[in-house]
Amino acid sequence: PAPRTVLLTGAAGGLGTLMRGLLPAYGYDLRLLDLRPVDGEPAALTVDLADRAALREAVRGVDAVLHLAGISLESTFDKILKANIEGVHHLYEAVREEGVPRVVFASSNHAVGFTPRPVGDDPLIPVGTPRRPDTFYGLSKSFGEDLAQFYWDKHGIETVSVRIGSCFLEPANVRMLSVWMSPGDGARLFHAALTAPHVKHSVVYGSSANTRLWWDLGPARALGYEPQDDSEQYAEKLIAEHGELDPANPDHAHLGGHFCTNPPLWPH
Ligand code: NAI
Ligand code: 15L
Repeated sequence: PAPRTVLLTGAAGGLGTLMRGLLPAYGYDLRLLDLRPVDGEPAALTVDLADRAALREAVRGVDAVLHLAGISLESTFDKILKANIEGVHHLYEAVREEGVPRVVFASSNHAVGFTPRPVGDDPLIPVGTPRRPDTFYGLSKSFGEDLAQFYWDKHGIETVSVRIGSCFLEPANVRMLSVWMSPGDGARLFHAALTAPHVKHSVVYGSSANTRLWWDLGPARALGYEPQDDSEQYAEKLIAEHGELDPANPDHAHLGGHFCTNPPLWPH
C-alpha cells in the first residue's frame, strides 16, 4: 500500500519548509522533526539525530521517512561526522528497530561533485558514475548512499537516494540552470520515491527537466517522476548578469561547481 504517514526530518530547513507546504496535497500525513523548532508547527518533534531513543520514538508507526535533516553545506569533519554520518546511521537503526519499510534519503550532487561536467556533445552523467565527493559534506552523502545499500542488502529496508541538484524557488546562478530542481518538481520526485514499488536501493538525480541538464534523469523517471519545469526561462537574465560558464574556470568545470574550490560553509 502507498505510504500515508511520513516522518519528515529537517522540517525547519529550506527544503523541509518547501516540502511540508507541498506534500500534504499528495495525501500525506506528515510528522515533522528537526533540531530546531519548526515555525508555526507546535507539534513538531525537536530532536537531535544524536538522540537514538527519541529517534526511535519518532519513527514508530510511520510508513516511510523522508530524511532531509543534517548539515547541508561544508563544515569540519567532526561536525559532519556527528550530524550526517552518525546521524544517518542512527536514523537507519531506528527504522530497522521499528520496522519502517522505506526511506527517501536526501543525497546530493556533491557526492559526485568532482565529476567533470559535460561540455558540448558529451553524454549526460549516469547515476553509476564513480562517486567523487567534493567536500566532507559530499563524503557524508556518499556514505549515506552506501549505508542505504547496506540496509537494503542486510535488512531489506528500501531507500531511494536522491542526488539533489539545487532546490530553491528560483535558480540563483548560471550553474543552477543545469542542476535546478523546482520545488514543484521536488515534491513530484519525492512523491514518486515514496510510492514507487520495489525500489530496493535506487539512486537517482533530482532536478527539473532543464534544457542545460548535466545528468541522466532516466532513473528518476523510472520511478514515475514526470518533471514539469525547466530553468531555461531564467537563462537570459542570469547569463546577462554572470556570463556563460567557462569550462577552463575551475569553479565551473565540475558538477559540484564552487563546492570543489571554495565551498560555502555551514554557519553554526
Ligand atoms: P537546511 O540546512 O536548510 O536544513 C537542514 C535542517 O536539518 C535544518 O533545519 C537543521 O536544523 C536540521 N538539522 C541539522 N542537524 C541536525 C541534527 N543533528 N538533528 C536534527 N536536525 C538537524 O538544508 P536544506 O537546503 O533544507 O536541505 C535539506 C537536505 O537536503 C539536506 O540533507 C541537504 O544536504 C540536502 N540537499 C539539499 C539541497 C538543496 O538544494 N536544498 C541540494 C542537495 C542536497
Ligand atoms: C547542496 O547539497 C546544498 O545543500 C544546497 O544548499 C545547494 O548548495 C546545492 O547543493 C547546490 O549544489 O547548489
